[in-house]
Amino acid sequence: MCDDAKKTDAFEVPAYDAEAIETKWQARWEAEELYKTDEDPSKPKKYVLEMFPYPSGDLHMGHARNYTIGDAMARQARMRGFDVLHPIGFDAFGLPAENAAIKHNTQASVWTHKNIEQAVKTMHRMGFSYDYDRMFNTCDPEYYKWGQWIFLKMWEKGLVYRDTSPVNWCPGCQTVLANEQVVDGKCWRCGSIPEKRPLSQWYFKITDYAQELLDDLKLLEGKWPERVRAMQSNWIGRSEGAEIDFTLADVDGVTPTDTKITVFTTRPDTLFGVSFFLLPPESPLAAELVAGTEYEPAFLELKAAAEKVSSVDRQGSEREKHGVFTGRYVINPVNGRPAPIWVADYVLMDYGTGAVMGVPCGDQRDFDFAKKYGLEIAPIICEKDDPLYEELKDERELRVTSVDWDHAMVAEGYLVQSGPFTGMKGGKHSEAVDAIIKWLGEKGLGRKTVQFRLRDWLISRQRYWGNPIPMIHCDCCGDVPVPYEDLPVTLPDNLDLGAGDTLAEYAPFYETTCPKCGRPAKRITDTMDTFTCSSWYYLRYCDPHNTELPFSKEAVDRWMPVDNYIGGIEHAILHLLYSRFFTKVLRDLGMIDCDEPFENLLCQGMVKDANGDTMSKSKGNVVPPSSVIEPYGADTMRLAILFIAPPEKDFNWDEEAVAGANRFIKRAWRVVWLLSQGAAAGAVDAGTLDAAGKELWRVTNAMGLKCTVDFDRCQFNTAISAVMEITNAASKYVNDVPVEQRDPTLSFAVASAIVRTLSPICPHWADELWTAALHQEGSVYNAAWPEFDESAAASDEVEIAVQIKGKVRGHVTIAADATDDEVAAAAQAAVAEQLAGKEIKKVIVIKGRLVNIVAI
Ligand code: ANZ
Ligand code: ZN
Repeated sequence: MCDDAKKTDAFEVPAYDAEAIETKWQARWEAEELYKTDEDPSKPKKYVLEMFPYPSGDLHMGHARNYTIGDAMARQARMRGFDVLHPIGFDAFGLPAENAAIKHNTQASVWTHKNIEQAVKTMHRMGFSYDYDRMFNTCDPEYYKWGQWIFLKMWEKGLVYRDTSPVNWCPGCQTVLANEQVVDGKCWRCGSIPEKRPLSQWYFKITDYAQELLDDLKLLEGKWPERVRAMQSNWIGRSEGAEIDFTLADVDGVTPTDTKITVFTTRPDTLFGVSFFLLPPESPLAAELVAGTEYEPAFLELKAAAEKVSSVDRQGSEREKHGVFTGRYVINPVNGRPAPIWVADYVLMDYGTGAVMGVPCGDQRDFDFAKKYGLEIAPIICEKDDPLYEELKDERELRVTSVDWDHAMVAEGYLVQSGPFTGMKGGKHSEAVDAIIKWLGEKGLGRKTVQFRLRDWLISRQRYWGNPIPMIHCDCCGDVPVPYEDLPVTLPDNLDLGAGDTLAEYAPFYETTCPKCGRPAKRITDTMDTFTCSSWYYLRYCDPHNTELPFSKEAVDRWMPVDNYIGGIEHAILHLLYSRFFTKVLRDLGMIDCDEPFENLLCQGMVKDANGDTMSKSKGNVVPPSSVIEPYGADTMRLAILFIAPPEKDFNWDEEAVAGANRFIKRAWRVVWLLSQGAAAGAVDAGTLDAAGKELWRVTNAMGLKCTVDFDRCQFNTAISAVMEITNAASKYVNDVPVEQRDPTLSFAVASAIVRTLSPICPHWADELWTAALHQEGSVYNAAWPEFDESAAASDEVEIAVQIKGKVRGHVTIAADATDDEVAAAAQAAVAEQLAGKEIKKVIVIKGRLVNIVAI
């Protein structure tokens, strides 16, 4: 080894001390307010938002992943010239805080703030670029005041109402739940099976927006995960069909009464095949019909049993159906036939009209029910190749009233025994459907309708730790809104929760006077579902200190919609649907212009333990972020999180991958330091580079371009791989080429590219190298994302394999843009020796890859 090379080795690369570097830069960023939101209207904006956390304790790996993804996006966007809004706050109301307070005999706010403090510490330690000036908690009166204000605006618009109907009461949480919060028949929070209880509750009229919430899912195509859009669409559940009026028959079973019972059906074409009529167990009409009759005991038994089963389960196609006869009949409007009225547990009170025409021939559930209870199965729709079709195709009267099928005819078919509609094609959206609806309409017996599965949002909760509903009940005036100037209705913070105090029993809170008539009145003691607080927090971030309004129009016009929203798939319906609803309501109130709040949605995958199990406290397999930050540093942790898998995929926590990320960070650290020797900023003149320099420059540009594209697609793992390739090429360069033979501008450009492309992921590491090794001023955050050059990325020469009769005999390096003839000639020259004395029959050139010479 020559002396010069030894001198190179003698250069001492400073040790990579993650802890020291990270704490130093975190302090500096904070002192310089580096992440304060820019407000330069001449620049394009980017609003990057991670779903804000519930402060239940310290952050876990799921949070760390969520925020690391958002942070990398926000930092890169800023370097690419955007004004970036990247805020954070806390979804701070909710039951866990209240339950913890009860258990430990403290205040919910104390528990909450302690957790927030810890979480914020960890966020700082992770180096997230949040604008902490904009931080708020939903339990701050300055925030929830505006939630109450929005409630009152919605009340004025007729979007809030109170109703007494059976609701989902969770015995675990001791409060009611919204439909969206009953997931697979269980409470989303505690897993208890909710009971139906008739209670007076407050609702937001989300159903007014059902059609728009469905239609606008189209705007999100390609921007939201397909499955999230599908889940929302199913949840909204639009069905086109008809309402048809049946007449209740008198006790004799034939004489029509004045009572009409209306059904909702998606298959009016099957009207001639109605074999029975169904009411749900909760139906007051059913109770009335059986009252005092021999049928009443069985009815009451069925009703009691049905109350114990969730509505999702009751509708399950696999579940055995239960029913009882009421002793009464309805008259089919289309042919005057009486149909027995049964009560069945698979019929729900709150869908459609709460009454069903039973057509076992066309509906599998009705079919199962008819089989079980020996009811008619009248064939009114057949496939053409069915012998029954031949027999009945011209039959208009209902002659055959029972068939021995083993399942219903759910496919499309042709109507038989169906009066004037016989012979028409039947099925959902068929000509028969249209014809029958028209016919019913003319006779005033039915009409076309649209049904939604979506129900109004039940927002009242019988719990303390939430935003108080700003209403007062007066015995004379009814429900009266709290005047705007009296907002906020403040939550008292001196309740003795441990002793069982509740708002409903706390006189200093509820005793008040009526704003209308001045008489003594009672404040509503329910609080709002915490999902109301999370439905508009992203708007408040645009203007968090506003004391006049929830936010100014100007501020939301600048920042909305959120460009990149990142969070877990568990919110596919709940939070995302409610936020879409709030956005549309606030738009209609003239407060914002956008129709949809979240332009792009990324649902990050889960972080599981090394065996692929979900991390949970009870299983004891939680890997806390501190267990990685302490030994390796935040940058290694951030790199590992983004490198292990693409953001939307689940991954198993992998110690080896973390160690690997740490090895890479150190290697890149070393390579940048070595490149920095004798490096000089300036334009690289590719023409003057030697072969080694040219190759490094080509790899840097090619991989830099790839890294940029992958960043734009949020494919951080492959973006990192691209930087690794630059680092490998640079490492080879510094090993092979002695310092004094290196090109100073090339060395600088490559080192600077590595530092800048990795800086959104490893920001502390990057700032240290940027200033100490590359002698730049200030943080890389203020530097521009590097530009890469397409033409410099292209390889100007390619290596081509030369085959003789299919066997590789040599290689030739040739200009990438050489013509086929030039390539053929070069190939022949390369293997001239082997061709000596042979006759060349044919030369096949496969562009850029190989040449095959057929010679004998
Ligand atoms: C007669 C019929 C015949 C039906 C047939 C289907 C097939 P979707 O598509 O989900 O909207 N239905 C109506 N109200 C109901 C309730 N409250 N509880 C349980 N089931 C109810 O479902 C609409 C169909 O579900 C309706 O169309 C009705 O059964 C049933 F060959 O009416 B159909
Ligand atoms: Zn009053």
